[in-house]
Order: sequence, then C-alpha cells, then structure tokens
Amino acid sequence: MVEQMQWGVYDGGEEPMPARGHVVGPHPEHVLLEGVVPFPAEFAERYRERGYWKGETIADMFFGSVRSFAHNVAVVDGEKEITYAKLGERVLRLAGGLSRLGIGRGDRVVVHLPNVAVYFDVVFALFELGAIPVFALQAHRRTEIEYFCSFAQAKAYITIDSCEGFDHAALAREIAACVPSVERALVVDMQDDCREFGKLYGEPLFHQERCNPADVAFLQLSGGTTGKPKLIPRTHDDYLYTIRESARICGLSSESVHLIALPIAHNYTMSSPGILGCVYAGAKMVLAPSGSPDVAFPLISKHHVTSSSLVPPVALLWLNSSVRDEWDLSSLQVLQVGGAKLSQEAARRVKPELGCTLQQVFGMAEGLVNYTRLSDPESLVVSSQGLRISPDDEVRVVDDDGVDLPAGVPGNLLTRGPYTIRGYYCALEVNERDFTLDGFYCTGDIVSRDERGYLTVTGRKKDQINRGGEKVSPEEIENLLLSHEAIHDASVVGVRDEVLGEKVKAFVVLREDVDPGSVSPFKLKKFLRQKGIAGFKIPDEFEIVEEFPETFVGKTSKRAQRES
Ligand code: AMP
Ligand code: DBH
Repeated sequence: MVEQMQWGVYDGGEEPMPARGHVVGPHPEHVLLEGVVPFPAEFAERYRERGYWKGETIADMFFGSVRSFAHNVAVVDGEKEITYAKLGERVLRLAGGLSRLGIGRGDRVVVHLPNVAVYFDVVFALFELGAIPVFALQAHRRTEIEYFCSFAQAKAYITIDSCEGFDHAALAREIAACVPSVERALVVDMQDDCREFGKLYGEPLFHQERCNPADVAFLQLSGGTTGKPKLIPRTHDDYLYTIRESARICGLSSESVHLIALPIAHNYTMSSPGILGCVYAGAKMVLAPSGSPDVAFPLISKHHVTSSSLVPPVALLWLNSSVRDEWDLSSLQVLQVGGAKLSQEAARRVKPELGCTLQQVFGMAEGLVNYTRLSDPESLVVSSQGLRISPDDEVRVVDDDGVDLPAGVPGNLLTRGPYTIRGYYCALEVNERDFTLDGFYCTGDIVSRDERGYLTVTGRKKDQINRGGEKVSPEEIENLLLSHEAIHDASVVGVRDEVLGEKVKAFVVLREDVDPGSVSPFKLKKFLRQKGIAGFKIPDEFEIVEEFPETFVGKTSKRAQRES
C-alpha cells in the first residue's frame, strides 16, 4: 500500500524535517506559460505594493505550515492521521520520485483523485516541483480526461486504481495510449504497496529549480458554457492572497477541524477556505468520501468538527436528515454554503436547527469570491451571497449596454481584481467574449448589490446549468447527443428541481426515418455514459419532441423549454 511505505518513516518527533531540495537563492525569472493572459504590469505592481501578492509560492506556504504546525494533525482519512511534519516528508519524498520521472517546472500534470490523503502528497509535490496540476474532478470520465490531457499537453496523468466501482487504472492505460504528450500515467494503488506509485516515495530530492510566485501554479476547470470545458490559469501570488484572506474571513485557526465533504479538486474545496485555507491556518482536515449525513455526521461527532463547506442540496440533506439527533453535532461552529443559490427558507433554518453560523459563499474558479462575514446580522446572512474578499475587487453591475446600474437593481456582474484571471488558457475567441477590453471578467451571473457591496444572485445570463453546484454546459451535452445516429437535433436546458435547484433536461428531435419506439431515455443515458462523461452531466430527463419552440428570430427558445 502506498501509505504503508511511508507510515513510520517520519513520526513528527525529534528528527529534523528533511531539507527541501531547492537551490538556495532568489526565485528564478518568471516564466509566462504560453496561452496565458498576464495581469498588466501596473496592476501587478499595485497588488504587490498593497501587500496582496507577497512573492510566495504555494509550496513555500505549505512548508511554512509544516514548520509552524509540525505536530498538529493535518489530515484524517479513515483510521489514518497524518501530522503536518509527516505530510511534509511524504511530499518531499514524492517530489523526489516525480522529479526522477522527469516532471518539473512548467510541466502540466492532470490529477484525477477522489477525497483521499494521497491527494495532498500529489498536489503539494507537484507544487514543490513547480509543475502545473490540472484539477480534474473524480466524476470526470474518459472524454473529459482525454481532453484535459491533450488540451493542456500534459506530460503525466495521476489517478487512483479504482473508485466507486470505476476502473481508473483502465482509463489510465487508455489515456497513455491515446494522448501522445502523456509520457507517464501513474496509478495510486490503494491495496498493494509494491506497485509503481509507492516506489516513487524514495529519498527526498536534493536539487530542484524553484518556480516564481508570478508563475501559473495550476489550471482549474471552469463549469463552462462552451462545447469543451475551459481551463483557468491561477498564479501562486493571486491564489495565495485569496487563501490567506479566506482563512481569516472564515475564522480558521490551528484549532479548527474542517470536514472536507465536497469533491476535493473543486475550486470551492481548494480555496474557499478549502484545503489550502486549512493548510495555511494549520487546521485539521477530516476527509469524507461524501457529504451525506450518514457519512458526515459520525465524522463530525468523532472528530469534533468545527466547520464544513457544502453546496445547497447537501445542506438540505443535513437539515432534513432523520438521523440528525442521533449524533452530537455541537462542535460545529460554521457552515459555509455556496456553489449555487441557497434559498432563504433553507438559509434561515441553519442556525436554529444545526446550531452553527451560516456563511454564504458566492465564488468562481475564475477568481472573485464573496462571503457573508461571521459577525454579520442574521437577516443579511440569510438574504445575501456575501461581500467580496478584497477592497480591490472591482465589482460592476451593468445593464446589457454596459451601463452601470444603481444599488438594488439587478444586472450583469463584471469583475476585475487581484485574484481574478484576465483570460482563460489558450482561448482567444472565448476571451474576447468573456472579458471586456479593459480586463473585466463577464461572469454571466445576474446580481444586485446593496450600498455596502453585498451581492444577491438573482439569475444567470450564461447558457449553463447549475445542478446543485455542479456546472453543466448545455452545448457540451448537445454536441454529444448530436453524435447519436438517431438524433436530428438536441437542446439541453436546466429545469427547476426542489432539491438540486436545477436538473438537466434534454429535448431531442429524432431523424425522420427513426422509429421513436427504438429510442428511450435509458438507451440515451447509456449512450452518453459510454461516451465517457461525468455522471452529473447526464440528463436527468429526456423528452422526444417533433420540433423545438422558437423565438421570434427563429432560434430555439430555451426559455420556453425550461418552462414547459
Ligand atoms: P465556475 O465558473 O465553474 O467556477 O462556477 C462559478 C459559478 O457558480 C458562478 O459564476 C455562479 O454562477 C455559480 N455560483 C457559485 N456560488 C454561488 C452562490 N452562492 N449562489 C449562486 N450561484 C453561485
Ligand atoms: O461554484 C464555484 O465555482 C465556487 C463556489 C464557491 C467557487 O469556485 C468558490 C467558492 O471558490
């Protein structure tokens, strides 16, 4: 087992931490990854001057915490408890192994892992090497993974042997065979410590080129509105600013115990305050394979969890759970809820029923994150999605002609600031559409803002479905459906759902010569599953229709379909 090879190597006792392998000296020159739109120099200068960008890499931050909180438990995964000191050693050893495979500064590596302790080894080892992780979600399947690997020209793909019945090892073989840039497909074997991955934890590395804090640290995924997911380049400097501020705003400290119940690679789980916020604060992270009450409540009770971050449907499961009274949840102080709009009715129930403070989070992997503050009055916490992190987050609410709107009037949310990207990775055309000439990101969200700057999300302009926090691009699913031989046309929309907020519905028009009896929702779902896409993107409902409703200019009226 990978873990066993390392367990006991370093117990966080009297031994000194093995030295990091860096050449001592200043950070090397900043290298701009091709296809990335940089922050303009005057903005970068301003963000440095104001102390937002501190010239630190994520690995510097991680090893700072390894030193400061050496004896604290960093990660709890089942029966395993890993201290910061031990995690630091595991990371250095794995970084050594990965560097011997030729992975180094600037190399893209697609990471495809569930909520397991080894995720921390892999991600921080890659940061240490200055390699650029691309964060796939565990739910992603062949079509998405192949795309991430080839689009990012990944040198390596790292996954687990199997998870929830899916054979990731087989996928790794397929990816290695079909994406030429992928020189290594590495499989973390949870059962057998003799396999290749365990062997990578050799001696710590000695000599390693540092990366520059202005470099791209990783590529995060966007929920997407286009046929293919977009990749979001975030720098060490900009991301660490949100991490420090998020940890502060969410009240994390080395006494905190945070339950990681959402998919670990999601931007929310990474950073709001997420695992990086916990690492920065020296907090304990308890890994849960899912957020369902029967998994989460026993963990809260056993580990005296003080906070967790959920999406609205999971928060509803917690509120409506019949087993809630069987567990002691009294340690819980703060519950973050975000990723999709939380209804006021549900928001109001959190404090009286779960006994903790609700903190609404409205964020995006592209940058801007808003939080209600822990000291805010309850009326504001339940009715708003929060206030920006930074005084230098420029937030505009504009009408369709780009004219700024007064407080209280809903409009399009545009933003620019010290941690919001200036463009997607290698996406010239999309960037022209989604960013203004002066660098504001057009979020596609409709919000209203009050006099203090608090935002309330009232709708969405972009063609995207938010299925309980999981974002689905209709165009991506329509394209896949159109590749079905019986389908003439497809239109995918979000329709209201009590629990998820929205679910995915596909309308399809069959080819004239196709017998409608030969096509069923079951068969269409199977077809999409065989294409290899994340389960949350597969439509919950299908409807076969003769034709689509049209707008007066002859386009498919998705509004009519949503409301039908
Ligand atoms: P992504 O760009 O894929 O990271 O998804 C971010 C999007 O999720 C935002 O632009 C919003 O549309 C949505 N979102 C995130 N948090 C919230 C929230 N608290 N309320 C409503 N929508 C949210
Ligand atoms: O939905 C999101 O992408 C999201 C929600 C809350 C996010 O990226 C974040 C906080 O950082």
